[in-house]
Amino acid sequence: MALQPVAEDKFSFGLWTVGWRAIDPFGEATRPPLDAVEAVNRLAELGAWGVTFHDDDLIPFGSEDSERQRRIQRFRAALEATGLVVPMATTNLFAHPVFKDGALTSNDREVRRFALRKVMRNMDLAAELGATTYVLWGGREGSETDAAKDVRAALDRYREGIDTLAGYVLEQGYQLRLALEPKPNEPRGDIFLPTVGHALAFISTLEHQELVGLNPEVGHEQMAGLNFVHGIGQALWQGKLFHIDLNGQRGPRYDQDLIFGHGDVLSAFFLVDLLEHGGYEGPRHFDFKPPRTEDIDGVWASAAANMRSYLLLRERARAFRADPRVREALEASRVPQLSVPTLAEGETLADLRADRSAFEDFDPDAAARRGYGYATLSQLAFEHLLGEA
Ligand SMILES: [Mn+2]
Repeated sequence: MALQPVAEDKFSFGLWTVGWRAIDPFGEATRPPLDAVEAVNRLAELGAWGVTFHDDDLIPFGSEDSERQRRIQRFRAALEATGLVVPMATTNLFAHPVFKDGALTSNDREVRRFALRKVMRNMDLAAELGATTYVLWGGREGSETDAAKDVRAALDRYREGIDTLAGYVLEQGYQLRLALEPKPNEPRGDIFLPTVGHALAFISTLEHQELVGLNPEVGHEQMAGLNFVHGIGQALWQGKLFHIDLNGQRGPRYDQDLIFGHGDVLSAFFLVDLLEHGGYEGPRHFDFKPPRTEDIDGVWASAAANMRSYLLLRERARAFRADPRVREALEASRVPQLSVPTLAEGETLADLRADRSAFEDFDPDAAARRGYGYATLSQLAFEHLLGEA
């Protein structure tokens, strides 16, 4: 069993994940600050391939230029020493009170202009460090009252913001693509672009839509009661799965950011199956929070657990796909038939209307009697997941 992570697995972690001090709305920090260099060193030891960051994770908000340079140099030296890469970066547009009404969609135009500059400055650093994806999570883009926002105006400003940032990437010649991260709520009562579907529809209105895709997070879709595997399926189908945030969640409640697999484990199994067989080649990025109960040893245990969960699920998914009984069950369920176009090649509407077997001679009652065999197929997946097959 190859359960030791290697670079080819493309496992990456945000500095804010292992560095989370476990401050929640009801309690103080339970852990001391974690130095970025220490995070890089430990992640590399555990077998991670990449590290990601918000601007403020690396350089505290409002730092002097000399302090900024010092911190970037230390970080860069740690990357060079360990071989860890920076595949993605993002901007903190939610922590400082200036963003309390949002950033790209704040009602205050000066705040919106400041937000654009803050993103552009960190895009420069992202490009310098070799990142190819720039994530935008609009955590504060939203409202608590519908009196506060003209949603159509907010979406105009959101679109203007993303178009402006994509224009900046093109002007600078950066190899960056933008990835929007949907979330339904928290910290705002309601957040704009709440789901994968909303975000995909929004992207279709953008000036540089080829540069903009998605960074969906497991827990965010599940908070909305949605099927994450279906959301990822559609994002892949539309060529928009630029990046992914893996973690765990137990249904519609606050954003838990559990270890990957520690929420809906069946969904995690089918997700890994889809990522491994569906043509996704990007990072497997973990956006989790080490539980608040853990000391620093528990932080590293939880980081390792994310990667091990993924590798276990990948192994189970591969065994599922290779099992001749599964192939037989897929056939019996007519799963491969769904890939056959409904009209024959070159068939016209007139041909379809003339085809008596499609309607006049079709026996709907006979077709209705045919079972689909999904109980058998689903149980085979379940048993492979448990290692029982
Ligand atoms: Mn989350």
